[in-house]
Amino acid sequence: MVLYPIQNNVRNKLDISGIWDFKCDPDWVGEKEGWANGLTGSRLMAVPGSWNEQYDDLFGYLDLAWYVKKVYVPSCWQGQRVFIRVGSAVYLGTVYLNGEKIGSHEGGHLPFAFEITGKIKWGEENVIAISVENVLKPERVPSGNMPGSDMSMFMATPKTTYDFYPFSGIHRPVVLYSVPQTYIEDVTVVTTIEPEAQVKVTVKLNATVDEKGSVQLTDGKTNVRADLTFAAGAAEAVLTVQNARLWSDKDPYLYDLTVTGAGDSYSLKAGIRTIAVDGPHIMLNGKPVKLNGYGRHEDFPATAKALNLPLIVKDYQLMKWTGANAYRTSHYPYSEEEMQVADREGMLIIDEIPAVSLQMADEANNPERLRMCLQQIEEMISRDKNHPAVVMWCVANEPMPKGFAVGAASGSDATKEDMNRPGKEFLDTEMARARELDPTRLVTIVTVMGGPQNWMEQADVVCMNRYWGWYTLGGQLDKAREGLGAELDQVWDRFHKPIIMTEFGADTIPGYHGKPDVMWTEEYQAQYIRFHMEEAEAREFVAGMQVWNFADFAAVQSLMRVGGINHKGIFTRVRTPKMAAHVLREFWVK
Ligand code: BDP
Repeated sequence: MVLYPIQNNVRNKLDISGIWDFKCDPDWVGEKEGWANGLTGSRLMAVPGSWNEQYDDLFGYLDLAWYVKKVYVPSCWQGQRVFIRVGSAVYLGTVYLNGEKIGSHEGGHLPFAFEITGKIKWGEENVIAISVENVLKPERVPSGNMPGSDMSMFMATPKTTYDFYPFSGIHRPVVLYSVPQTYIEDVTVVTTIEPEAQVKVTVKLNATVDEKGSVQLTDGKTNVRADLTFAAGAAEAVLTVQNARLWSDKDPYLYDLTVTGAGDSYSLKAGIRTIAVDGPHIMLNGKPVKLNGYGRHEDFPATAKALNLPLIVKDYQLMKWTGANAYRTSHYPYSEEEMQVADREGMLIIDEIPAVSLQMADEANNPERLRMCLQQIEEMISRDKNHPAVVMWCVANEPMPKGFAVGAASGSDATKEDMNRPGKEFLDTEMARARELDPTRLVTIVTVMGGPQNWMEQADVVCMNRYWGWYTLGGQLDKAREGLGAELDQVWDRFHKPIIMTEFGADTIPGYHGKPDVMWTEEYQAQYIRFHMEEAEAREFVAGMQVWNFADFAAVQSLMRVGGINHKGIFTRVRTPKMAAHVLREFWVK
């Protein structure tokens, strides 16, 4: 059901995004009053879009709202099964068809679909309503409105526990699609390259039937085909590819893979590659690779967190101009369309669930949060498992330990580690689940500066967010540089695993200059980036440098965020480069 919907000669797809009717429901009366049949006093709202950036008065609205649209379902789809699929609704989305509730999905940034076959009115318009609510709650992932949050000093309004604006609404396309009665429900592609390139394809039908089918891999020159024999709805085939051209960041070569079975057919792109760690290195196809690039956000004026195709193309151009070959989908899975671009353009992706800054000290809410995180891990992996670009699953960004103090330097202290055992259990459970679902990729968590180091024990790659020269030793770049170097060496000595600096950055107001280069100036950011890059280059075990952030992005309003913006971007929010972009080019464009 999570398979990306496609149009081919068997399947149909109708994108019903566009301008929808929209109405806020702060008193939660919509369901009782039948808003699912149509709205009175509505206003226009773009789908995909965040409602907060489309109207001034909705900027701070974080509650329940309704979207309604009338659509025909093409009569030629009769006889097939029809689904409605929402790419992302933040945070909880509920779908109604012709007034009837169809289903709900909790957790933003991941797709969900419901079957509507028997409920469609053929030959007339159907009323589709989607209610979305984004109330910030302590038990949600990510969390908000925490009583006495450790981070309250940082964050003013709204009360998130994390540092980006909690944009709300339907952020990705809404589509109707149809498939045959018996259909291909899931396809899993796993590739190996030794001793010869092989593509293992596992296929699952929606029914436990015995059927025949086939799988074909082609690039126009090479054609490899195998029969599929479905037993109780499952089949598997291994294709051996002679003289395979491997997928990599430098040569993102893709094959077309088509699976048929039980009268259905599904196609996707496949890249042949392996990913592993070996001592200090991350190994792509058996060779060391560095994951250099950024932490990012889906964020832009007016479109906010919505799918914005021209922006994806533009951002890829800019990332490549700086020489980047990697990024992390901080702090939630990005759109499926973007993951397809990553496959085609050769970006190495660390794919992250929305578990940002979970407060591990709030033990009462941890069981519910863990349930949600495990759901998000399952949904993310089932959505993205066939993208060669995705090389690592990240199951938490900066989980917050007990007794966390901003600016704390290192975190190896034993008492701290002991005190934070419940957090460790939470994170280990997540990592174990990700590995169980996908043993072919690397698994990690991203840790906060000053947090307990033993939280990183189970990670394949040590991912550290560090702010030497910003939150720690701000304005003292020489001392900060020493601190960074010492910490990197200490962490390597302890774990002997590749290290990626998944965040390091300095807020910089574009056009703000200074000599001496004081904090917030473009010169300061440029120097800050330079010393980090030099320290990393001197250490073989640093397997990637990912600057925080690719671009300035909308944050909550606070004393820390000028104009409600986090200004650590190498580019501005509208994508003009700051001085530091040229420093990165010096190191990455070689
Ligand atoms: C880290 C977070 C990131 C923030 C960044 C910052 O992972 O989301 O935006 O710091 O403070 O703590 O800029």
